[in-house]
Amino acid sequence: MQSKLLLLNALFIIYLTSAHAQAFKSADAKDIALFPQQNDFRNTLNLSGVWKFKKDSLGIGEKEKWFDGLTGNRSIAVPGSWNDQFGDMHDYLGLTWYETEGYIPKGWKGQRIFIRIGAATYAAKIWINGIPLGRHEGGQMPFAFEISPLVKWHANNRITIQVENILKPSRVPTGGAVETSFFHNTPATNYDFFPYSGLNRAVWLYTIPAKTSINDVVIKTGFQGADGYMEVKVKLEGAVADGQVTVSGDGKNIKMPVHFQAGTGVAMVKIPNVRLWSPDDPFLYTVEVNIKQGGNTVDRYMSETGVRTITVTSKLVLLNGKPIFLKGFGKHEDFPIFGRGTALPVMVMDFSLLKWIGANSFRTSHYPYDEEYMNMADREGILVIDEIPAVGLYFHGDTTALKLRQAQCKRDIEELINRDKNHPSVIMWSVANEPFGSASFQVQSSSTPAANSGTERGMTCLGELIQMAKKKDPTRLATFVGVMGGPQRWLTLGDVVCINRYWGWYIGGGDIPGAIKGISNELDATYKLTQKPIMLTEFGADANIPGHTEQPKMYTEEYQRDLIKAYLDVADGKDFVFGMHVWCFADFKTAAASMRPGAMNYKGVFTRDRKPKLSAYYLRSRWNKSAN
Ligand code: GCB
Repeated sequence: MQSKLLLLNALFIIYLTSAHAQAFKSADAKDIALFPQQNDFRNTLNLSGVWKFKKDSLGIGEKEKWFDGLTGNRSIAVPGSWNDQFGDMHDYLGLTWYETEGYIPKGWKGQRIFIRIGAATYAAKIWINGIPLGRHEGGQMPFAFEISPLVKWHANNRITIQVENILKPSRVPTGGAVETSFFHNTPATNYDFFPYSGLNRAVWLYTIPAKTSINDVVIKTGFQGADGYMEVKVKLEGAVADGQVTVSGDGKNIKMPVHFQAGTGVAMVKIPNVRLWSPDDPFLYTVEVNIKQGGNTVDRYMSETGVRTITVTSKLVLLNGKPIFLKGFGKHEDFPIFGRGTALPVMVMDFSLLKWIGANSFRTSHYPYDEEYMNMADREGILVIDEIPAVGLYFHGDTTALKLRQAQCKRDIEELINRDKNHPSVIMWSVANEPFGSASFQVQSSSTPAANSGTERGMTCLGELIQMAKKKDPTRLATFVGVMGGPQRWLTLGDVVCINRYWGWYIGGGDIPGAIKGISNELDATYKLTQKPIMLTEFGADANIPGHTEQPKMYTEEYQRDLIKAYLDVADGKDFVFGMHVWCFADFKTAAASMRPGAMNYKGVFTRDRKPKLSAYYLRSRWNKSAN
């Protein structure tokens, strides 16, 4: 009898736990396919501002029902990382709670209402008016949930978001991993940037029409001779409807009907005398989709996109059929006080500095950036290598964590391509930065059983991710970024080879002639192996010694400039090198570590507050023809 009671009790507890767990829906990647938009049929409300905030270091918030109202709170800016906003929370990565309240405009009645969080780093749970809504993992991607049934009219609505950024080997990016012997940082990141945490991007409320709405618009472009074309695929939710696609710009206004079958319709739009998108002429057409029922328009979505192609030969990357050389940087979203929080004036300044220096591209190292970056890159004609947050991956050791990381990488790819698919600036997906096959640089290329199994697993996992990106988006290139000393075979997996190299810095520090030899030989050997175009996605040197010196020693601005020059000269002599990205655009915050004075990486050619170093002037003289 007693054991029966115990069993019933256990079943009841399992039932309760699963009922509670089910209460939080997992975010669906399809809900971020279209950025919220204000027009006659859709509404938006940006909830950026000062929110209530509370640290939950004991993990008692859920038990104490903090979602019913956050007492004893303090104020926090959203967007913005919490780490630099408070003196006592810099290294805190545990549970926190955010809350805001507000009325839903009464004109929104009858529409479907959603909440969209631009980025909650790393994991979030949401409650609306104290009722569990949804959860999401992955710190740099947006997620959205419908909140219509939970909304109160003519009253305040309380939005509560629990966020934590605990570093775990099962997460992406990866932290707290005992298998990796080469990182001893505080906090224990498996990567070289500070784990800025919290609601780092804007939170929106938005509506879509209740009956029939546009769910997705996927635009693929190309051209033949003087004719451009756009394949505009529209996905609908709700009742059957007819649609029209209008492509306008450059004196054209081309209308095409769309007929739907099972919720999907495609318009093939031909654009005579097309104006192609390129860094020299980043021309954007407007693509307007209108959905009609019984002659009346019931939904509309507008996108701006450019017509361009990106292809590859055994030596070159071609934009619109012509060779393109990528000049630019790996970057970070990083600024004092904002942390990794969206800082629009900094973003605008960065684009103007990219132009000033004569760069034509950057990589979103090491995670997707705010969507405003992508819009700006489209308008400014800056090419983007769009990277998922897969940094610090490793393939040896514990397979449970490895499987979880791989699943997270797949979710990231799904979400990122859903989000960024229509940006002409995005030419390539990067599915990882510097994954490791084994525990140390020395073992990487050796043939010990541990190194072999890590290399094999890496081959499979990275191969899967690259193929997934290519399948989801056959119109762009896909690759990963390889680490110095990493398994060579992995480099054959992508459409192109991207490698980070630190000859003259981490290897042979101070020796520029040695660096020239090292990088030159390595480039030749890598090309021989892969027969694919190669890009250096990182090379550089820290420069943080104040003042100038006639002795270009490590850490001086002179050494940084001379090393960068040496690499660029080597690349000029290799016809299979299609790009050179200096690491890094600006100095940035890292975890505390022995080679990071003041927890800073000083490889920026601009300081953290965007002052040019010697190498910035040097690059401008080399890259920006109009500056000479
Ligand atoms: C790398 C990493 C980058 C680091 C850089 C460095 O290879 O990709 O995240 O910041 O080296 O400066 O060590």
